[in-house]
Amino acid sequence: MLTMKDVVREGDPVLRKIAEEVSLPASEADRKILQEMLDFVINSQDPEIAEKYELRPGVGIAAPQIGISKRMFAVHVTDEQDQLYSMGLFNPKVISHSVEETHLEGGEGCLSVDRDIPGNVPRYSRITVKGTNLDGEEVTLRLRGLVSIVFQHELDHLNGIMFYDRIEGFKDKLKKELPNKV
Ligand code: LHY
Ligand code: NI
Repeated sequence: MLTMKDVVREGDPVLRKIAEEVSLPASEADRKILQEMLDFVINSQDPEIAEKYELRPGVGIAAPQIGISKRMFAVHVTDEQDQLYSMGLFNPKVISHSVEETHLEGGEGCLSVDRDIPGNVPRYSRITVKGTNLDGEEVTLRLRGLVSIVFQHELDHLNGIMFYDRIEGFKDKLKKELPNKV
């Protein structure tokens, strides 16, 4: 079972790599890892299991976050209409998106980031994603609202992008505060 010990934190170069496509049909090993990632997210939302194993509650996790540079992620998140999106996806791809943008009120967080970073993270309001699920089926999802934002956050991990990269002025602020780090 995956726990927070398996989650790599910012500073690890794997979080900055472009992840590799998963060769399909997915191997038994890749399917097992993705299922474990999905179980991790589900477990993290169960108060008793989360407390027992010290899991930080989350709605999604991408493979680079457990040190595996492959294009796959798992989400377990409910939208504003109470519809649950609980799935693992191989080789997810945004095939279209709205021009309109949105952001989560209160900003975003990340299981790989152990600090609070305030600021609006601009995201597309609506996206259409294609990918292959754990049953090997090709799926097309039209997403909006929170679910769309979570998918975009996880997709970014597959491209080496952290949520704070998208916060306006964040790098300039960091340069002022930590001139030797940026
Ligand atoms: N997980 C975050 C989590 O709390 C994802 C997330 C997305 C948080 C959008 C807030 C807004 O479940 C991850 O960091 N996964 O990468
Ligand atoms: Ni994250």
